[in-house]
Amino acid sequence: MTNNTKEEENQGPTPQGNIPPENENENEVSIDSLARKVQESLSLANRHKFWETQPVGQFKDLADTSLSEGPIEAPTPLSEVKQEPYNLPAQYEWITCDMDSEEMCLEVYNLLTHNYVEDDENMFRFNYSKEFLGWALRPPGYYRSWHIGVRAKSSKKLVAFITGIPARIRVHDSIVNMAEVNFLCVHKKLRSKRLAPVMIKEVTRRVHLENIWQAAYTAGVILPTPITTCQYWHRSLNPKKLIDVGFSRLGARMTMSRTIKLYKLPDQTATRGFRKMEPHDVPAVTRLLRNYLRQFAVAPDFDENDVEHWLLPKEGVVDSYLVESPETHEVTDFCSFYTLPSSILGSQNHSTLKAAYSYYNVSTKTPLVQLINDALIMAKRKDFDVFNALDVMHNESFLKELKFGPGDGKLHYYLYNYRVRHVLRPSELGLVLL
Ligand code: MYA
Repeated sequence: MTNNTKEEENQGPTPQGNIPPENENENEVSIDSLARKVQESLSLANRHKFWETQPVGQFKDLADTSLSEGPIEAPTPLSEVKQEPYNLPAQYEWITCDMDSEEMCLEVYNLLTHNYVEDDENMFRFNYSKEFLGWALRPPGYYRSWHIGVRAKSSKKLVAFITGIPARIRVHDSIVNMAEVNFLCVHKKLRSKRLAPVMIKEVTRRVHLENIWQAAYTAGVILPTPITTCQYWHRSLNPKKLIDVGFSRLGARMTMSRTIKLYKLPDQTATRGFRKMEPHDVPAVTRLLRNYLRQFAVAPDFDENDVEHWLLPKEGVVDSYLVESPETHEVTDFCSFYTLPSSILGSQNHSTLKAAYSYYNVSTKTPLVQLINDALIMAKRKDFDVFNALDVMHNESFLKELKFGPGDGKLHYYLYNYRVRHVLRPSELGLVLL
């Protein structure tokens, strides 16, 4: 998931941009802060009754440098994987969700729209569109059996959901077949009944049945143990609405009209040869992206089919642009963002916040700041209210300069059954999950 965050209080972006951070390491996950987490977890025995039983890095092992990188547990023979689903409380039953079906898609959409991730103050809730869900859950080689629902037997109502999709993810030099697990959701009325661990065990079982033993996932909560912790940054495109609905606040000594002026963008993009990505660009974009992602400790291993699926523009779902040199016709730069609105829970005037999320960007010739500024211009033209970006990859190099402000929540990245040598800085991460 993508965590739902809004602009942090009193920390609007600096009008001048370019101001160096007071502490260069402010976004690093320090050993000290993790050690503190270890202490907390040890002092509260059984803090993670479920997660302590799982093959994931445990807090107590964080300082142990003798543990090697790689799988925590070896695969078991397929014949030993449990053949029947886990037990649910008697009133509920498992279903496999057919995301090709309009009705099923709508049921999932309705569950998530009313019960999925909210920000800390419950002002906004993710509102993934049906089209987005269809895209996110059906990449090349997807397994229908990994789209798992729970229904109430009597009413037939969908009350819980969890999904996996297959992905090849490189961790340092190893390419690992993984499941990306996302959209874990339990209906609000069924919370805190330990249904989530059953959902997670069931998706694990179905992933194992396909002979896959590792997974990647993100969450807004701290679990044992993050491979990195990232922060969201927000760039206002429609500051008046963002302030009206409580997403951001008017900065100190700022008026509404000064704020609107501060965030104003040109109508036209600046980069010569900047255009929308088209189907014939897939091979060039794949080359550009593969070459770029090599430098990160953890990143997807995209082939042309993946790029076609994940990065070819899809109306209202994903937007991608590239720079083609007018002289050589070489594709030198690339940027993309996906569309994820949030429902606004308490406003009289507005029901939806239209948010774009920075996805994969590559700059080789166009300075990244200029490339992303062009992406902001396109997002503004498409009527987005805000443009969000994590501090992953090289994003830190444009955030302050382009007037992004820090968000109020963190996003933790995890691997299941795979230990990494040490905790990563966000800038060492080349993976964006939806
Ligand atoms: S992250 C998005 C998660 N969804 C939401 O935040 C939506 C709103 N919230 C809810 O629907 C519920 O609160 C959920 C928990 C369903 C989140 N990831 O049933 P419970 C642990 C992992 O009583 P509920 C996303 O989708 C919690 O620490 N574990 O709690 C990625 C505790 O365990 P322990 C979580 O609140 C999901 C236990 O669940 C999360 O009713 C990746 C409590 O269960 C969380 N986000 O339901 C899943 N939240 O006692 C892991 C709570 O040990 C995939 N918990 O602390 C792992 C890989 C599997 C595949 C492996 C293949 C090899």
